[in-house]
Amino acid sequence: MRILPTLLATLSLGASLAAPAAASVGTAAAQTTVVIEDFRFVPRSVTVNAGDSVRWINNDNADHTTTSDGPGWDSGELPPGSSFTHTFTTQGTFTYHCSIHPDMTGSVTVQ
Ligand SMILES: [Cu+2]
Repeated sequence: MRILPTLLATLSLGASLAAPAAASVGTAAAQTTVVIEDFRFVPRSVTVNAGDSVRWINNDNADHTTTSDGPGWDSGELPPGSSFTHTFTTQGTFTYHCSIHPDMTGSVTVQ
C-alpha cells in the first residue's frame, strides 16, 4: 500500500500546524483600525499592546499617507478605499502624519 505513508505524513503535518495555534491562545495579537476621513485620522490617538497591529483605512476622497515622524513606517500614497497595516513591537508613543497634508497628525501608543 502506498497510501498509508501519505496519510501519516498528512496527519503529522496537520499536528505540527495545529500546535502553534494552540500555544497562542490568550496572546493573540489584536488589530486596531484608524479611519482616514475629512482630512483627519479618526481616532487621532490609539493605544495598543506590543505585538498588535494598526490598520489605517482611507475613507476619504483624496490620497493620504500614514508616515511615522521618526523611523518606523510609511504607507506611501493610499488612494481612496485602500488600507495599510503596520505591526507595533516596540513600546512607546509614536507620532505620525500624512506626508501630503502635514497638518494631519496622529499617534500610536504601544504599551
Ligand atoms: Cu493626507
